Amino acid sequence: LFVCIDHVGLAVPNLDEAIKLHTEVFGWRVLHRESNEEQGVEEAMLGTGDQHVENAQIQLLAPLSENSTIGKWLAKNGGRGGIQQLAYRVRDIDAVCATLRERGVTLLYDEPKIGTGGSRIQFAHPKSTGGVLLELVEPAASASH
Ligand code: V0V
Repeated sequence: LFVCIDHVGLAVPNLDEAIKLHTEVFGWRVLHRESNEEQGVEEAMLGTGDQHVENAQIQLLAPLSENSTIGKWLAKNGGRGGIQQLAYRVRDIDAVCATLRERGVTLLYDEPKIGTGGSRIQFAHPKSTGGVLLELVEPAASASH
């Protein structure tokens, strides 16, 4: 069903501070940055940048507003960051969503939405996944992986 772990999403109160920590202290590289108004996030994807190795990335997610998903998550978490989601990569998101629905998993959207780098994304509600917000990612056809 799933190809690999695509990324782990960390909610962060401040994107620039988080990037500083994860690059200068932890040694990751910023591979990509974008804002996604629909999802209410400003985000950065971090990794080794080594195209020859299949690496899951770290996604830093900062809220665009207090009312956004990440804004609410941070408020509930006392303003501190933490792991907000686990994302699995898929080849055919429509087929995987149909299979998961058949198996009783609650998906958030009727149809996939647009995620990082033009990917197609869907989420499974934590109540039907054992408490973890699961994201499904079908990378854009132009993506390097
Ligand atoms: C809430 N809950 C979580 C959770 N968020 N459990 C695990 N992980 C999370 N991230 C639990 C919470 O503890 C409650 O459990 C229950 O779900 C309802 O919580 P709530 O605070 O009322 O939260 P809701 O219902 O307002 O929102 C939860 C959902 C929301 C999952 C519906 O986070 C959502 O729409 N997420 C999908 C979109 C998203 O995450 N976008 C930002 C990333 P109890 O207390 O009832 O037991 S954007 C992104 O990833 C992009 C662009 C990308 O990757 O490409």
